[in-house]
Amino acid sequence: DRLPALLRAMPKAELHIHIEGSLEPELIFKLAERNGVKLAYPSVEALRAAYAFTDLQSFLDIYYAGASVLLKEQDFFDMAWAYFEKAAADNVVHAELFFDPQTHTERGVPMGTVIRGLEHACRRAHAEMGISASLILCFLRHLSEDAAMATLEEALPYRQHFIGVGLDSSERGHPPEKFARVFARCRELGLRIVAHAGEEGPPEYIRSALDVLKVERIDHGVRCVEDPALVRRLAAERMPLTVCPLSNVKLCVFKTLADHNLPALLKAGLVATINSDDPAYFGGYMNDNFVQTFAALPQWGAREAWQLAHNSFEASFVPEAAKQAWV
Ligand code: ES4
Ligand code: ZN
Repeated sequence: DRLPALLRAMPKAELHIHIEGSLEPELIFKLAERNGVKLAYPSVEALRAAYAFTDLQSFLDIYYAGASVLLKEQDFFDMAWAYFEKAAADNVVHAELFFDPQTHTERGVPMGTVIRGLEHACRRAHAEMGISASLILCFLRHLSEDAAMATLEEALPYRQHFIGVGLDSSERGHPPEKFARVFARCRELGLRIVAHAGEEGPPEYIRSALDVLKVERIDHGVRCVEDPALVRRLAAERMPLTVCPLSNVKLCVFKTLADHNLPALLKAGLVATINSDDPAYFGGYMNDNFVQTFAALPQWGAREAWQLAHNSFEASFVPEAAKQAWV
């Protein structure tokens, strides 16, 4: 069977990766030692053993604890560089990286330290690996809209270093409309707009991400299938969904990969893509997501592989002229 080889070799874009979610336990321990940060786990093995999640919140608690070792510009560079090495090995030729500045600025890390470290890694990945990479600043939805607005203001001196904004963290109880004003300001600034919606939250959150935030992509969005009129709208508008199969299984959104609704999403004509989300926590990077998903779906073959790769470029924020060279 040559399908896994095709999946690994094909050029692809990754559009849903939280760079803090690429922090492997080995690097967490190395940075903890380098920075004199105390960890709640005695070893790499003990930390990895704690990666048994029941829902989004049980994951987020450990994910924010892991990020506490990031203090210096070099730490952010090292984290992103390790991701780019994995991405290059998976034939990812374009990546749009989410980062969570509030996770760091709340601990006293300056905004400039975060953005400069990540931006340096993106620039070097392009120069040395030929990967085009950009940053998307995410607001933490469990915090207030005022906190998001203050974060945006703090980031404006680095405006040229990020292409857009997103919305992540605990979804339930924090609907998109909570952030209506800050996203309106982001649109005025010419930023690209995305939001997590319909991962754990209801289809109504996907609708308000579209209508209130005016997003250009939906991150996850898998619960759209509960609302057939919404599915028709997403297809008609060619609104991309950045789907993360291994993440969905680890966070118990679907029981197994064979139960995932990706086949229904593609059949409905949606611009669905495959992404890794938080690869250090969910058991794999891009090619692991592709190979394991296709292994669980015997009805899928080369046609679906090509469709998903094509969708990833269509859904990307690369300038239209450069996109034509890919699609
Ligand atoms: C996340 Cl899987 C997921 N969902 C929402 N927010 C997140 N932040 C990092 N991973
Ligand atoms: Zn995510």
